[in-house]
This record gives sequence, C-alpha cells and structure tokens, in this order.
Amino acid sequence: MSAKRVKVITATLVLGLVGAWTVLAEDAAPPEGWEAIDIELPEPFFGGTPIDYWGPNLEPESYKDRDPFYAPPGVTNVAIEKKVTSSFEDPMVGELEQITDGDKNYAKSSLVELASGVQWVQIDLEKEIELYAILVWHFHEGKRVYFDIVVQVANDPEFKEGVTTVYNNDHNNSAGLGVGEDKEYVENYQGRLIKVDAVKGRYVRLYSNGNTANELNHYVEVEVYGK
Ligand SMILES: [Ca+2]
Ligand SMILES: [Ca+2]
Repeated sequence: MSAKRVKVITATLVLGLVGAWTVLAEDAAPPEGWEAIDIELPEPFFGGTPIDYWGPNLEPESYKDRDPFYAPPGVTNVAIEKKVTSSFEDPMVGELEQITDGDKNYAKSSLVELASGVQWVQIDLEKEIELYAILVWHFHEGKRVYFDIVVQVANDPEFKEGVTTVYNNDHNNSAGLGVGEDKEYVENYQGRLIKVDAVKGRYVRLYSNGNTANELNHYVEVEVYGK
C-alpha cells in the first residue's frame, strides 16, 4: 500500500472517529435520574400551500421527530385546565379556556384567534412551580411562522417584577419587550418545545405579533411542564 493511500485511510478513520464523538457529544446523556417525558402529539395536517417567507432569523424547517425531552421524575403538564387570561379577553374565534383544554387538533374548531398586533395570553398555574419546558402550538393547519414570540415566567400576574424571559425571537424589538436571539420557526403538529432551566413561577405569559399568513394571533394549545 502506498504511503499516500495509508494517509488517506488514516485521515478517513480520524474523521470518522471525530464524527462519532460529535454525535455522542450532541446526544449527551441527561442528568442522572431524569426521565423522557411523554408528550401526546395531535394528528398532523397534510396539504396547504407552501410557505412563502424567508428571514435571516428563520430556523431551517425540520422534518424529523423531536428528540426526547428529559426532565426530573414527576414533571407533568401543569397547565392542563388552568385559567387563561389575555390582552384580548374576547377571542374572535374560540374561547381562552381552549388554550389549556388538552385538544391540539389543527381544525378551526380547536383554534383560538386573537386580534392583530402584539397580544399575549397568560396561564395561572395557581402556585409557584419549578418549570422545565413550555410547549406551544399556535397553528398547524398549514405552514406559518408567528412573529415576536416572547415567553416569560413570573410570580407577579402583572409581569412588572421578577420576570424571567425564557424565549424571545424578536430580533428588532418590534414588540417592545427587548431584543431576543431565539429563532423564528415554521409551526407544525409537534409544537415548539421551549426548554426552561428550572425557573420558578406561578404565571406563564406568551406574546406574539401576527404571522406570515395574516396579522392575527392564534393558539391551539399551551402545555407547561413542571413539578
Ligand atoms: Ca386546545
Ligand atoms: Ca420583530
């Protein structure tokens, strides 16, 4: 075997090992004792028109299943059936209580529609809870991107004091809540899982500011994982 060929083989092996190591590092084991949390997904919607939108801040669309979500034992969806309030109390379609009713279907009968502009919905978890994720479905009957998604946790129902922002993809501060560096994303039936680093709070507030199809704001369901 020529010296050159040996070099090529060696280089290939090294690259292969580095590649395998990188995959292992990305799939780093969760903290000891944490469990994969069961998430019930709705039926996907097939069809609709392709999305005609690009932004420098848009995450490439993923067609894969989401990686398992790990959390300490006992973490469940603590938002189910909890009271929802909003900057727009009388939705144009649906009722606010549908945001935590467990129904995540894409159909219009499962949709809550709020007015245009910056609007928020807020879930009262009834007591301070340690949070590990917030999972939101805005809309999944077709492809859309929702703008200025900001998610905050606080013990103050007015969100004036002790506010922790756990997601903000408003890069130009058009919602006026500060500049965020999270990504925009195309909605789908898997919802958006926002990991939260054991932040404690009683209230979760989610902002948005229209979408690629119209200026309105929508929710199908919000789940909050904590204990
Ligand atoms: Ca619902
Ligand atoms: Ca913006």
